[in-house]
Amino acid sequence: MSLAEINFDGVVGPSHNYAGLSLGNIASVSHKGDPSYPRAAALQGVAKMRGNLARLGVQGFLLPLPRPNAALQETLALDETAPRQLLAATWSASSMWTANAATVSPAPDTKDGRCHFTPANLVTMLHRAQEWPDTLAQLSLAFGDTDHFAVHSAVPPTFGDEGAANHMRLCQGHAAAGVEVFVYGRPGGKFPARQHEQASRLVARAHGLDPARCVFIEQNPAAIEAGAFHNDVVSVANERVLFTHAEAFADQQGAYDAIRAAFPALEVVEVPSEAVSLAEAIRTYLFNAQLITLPDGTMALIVPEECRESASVWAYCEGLMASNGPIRDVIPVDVRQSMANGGGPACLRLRVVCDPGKVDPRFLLSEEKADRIEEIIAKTWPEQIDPGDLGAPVLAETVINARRALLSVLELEELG
Ligand code: SUG
Repeated sequence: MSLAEINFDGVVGPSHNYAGLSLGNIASVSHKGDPSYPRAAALQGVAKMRGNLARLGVQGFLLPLPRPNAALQETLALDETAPRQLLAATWSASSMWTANAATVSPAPDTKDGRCHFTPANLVTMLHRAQEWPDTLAQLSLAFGDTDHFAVHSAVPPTFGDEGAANHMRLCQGHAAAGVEVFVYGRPGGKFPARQHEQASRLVARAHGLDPARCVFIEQNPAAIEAGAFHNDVVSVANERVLFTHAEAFADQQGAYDAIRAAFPALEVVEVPSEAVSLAEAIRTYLFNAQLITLPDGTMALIVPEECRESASVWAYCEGLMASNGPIRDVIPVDVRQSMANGGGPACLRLRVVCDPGKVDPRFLLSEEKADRIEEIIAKTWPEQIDPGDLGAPVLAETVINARRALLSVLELEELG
């Protein structure tokens, strides 16, 4: 069996909008009320996927979830007196950020030798908490081969679980046994700590991980207060490399020591605060990058365009490229529509290490399939949505039909 790392990107849904729903997510709050451009957003996402398909030879995707969510609208008893934010929640396209779809433990790490998934319950935010049952259904279809995959139910409330955004895996190569690092937040600060320690520990047990190869570390409360609502806003790992801001963890040196105790080959690339301040790292999403291993064995960092526009961040990136370190290339991509809601290149993908031949092929991208997806998006995705438009029956019909057209062209109508 040949294991590969596959990035499953979320296709940006036709209801993509800026309603400012995520407290503690600076981009989401500061873009509240702006017009959004769902068609441009979705095309930016496909362009990113195409780039990685060319670089890595394999790329997957997950489909937008059904919005507006009629069942949730009914549960919320929405009428004209209900707060507008509740209506907006039922229209959210937030499932595009598939780093929050699930936590994934690849087969080499688990007791039964299967690749395990736990959909994230995302209980901290209403607009995200509605995702997991549909995500579970989609994962069960894409990874339905139960000889190779196990898809669990979500962690029960009240333990908040945000999935892969608070999870990192260190290994000598993707197919080798890894050490899984779970990063949780301590509640009590100005903003919600979305990932609870007990949720992380539950996922590790459910996935059958070896306790000696699991590390649980605390996010820096100051980073959460500065807007790092997920750990993947301030650090990212790939194979033996941890690329991190110096203020990511509550006890930075203690975190490195704990990881190194379980994974002695750890190579830390730490960005000092003097080079890039925490605020600038969060503004530009330098760490919300895809750190990938290219076919020649070197690593590249796929960063948002915003990084190239920041003097301090780009100076750091140029230094990285000129160095002899493990990261040799930094590649900016335009995902501005997602960025304005707090989602960078890494938020938009879920990494799954598995045999591509075992995945339902309908969820794997080819150039030809990317053409078809782009065609549907160009034809059916709304060009612009103003938050005031949410709730309009005509827009609801457009959004529902657009998603259906995409499911139909991909022969995935069963996702409903
Ligand atoms: O959960 N934004 C998402 C962004 C998720 C980013 N994911 C990772 N870091 N992995 C969130 O805060 C904004 C929605 C709105 O305001 O309409 C939103 O949900």
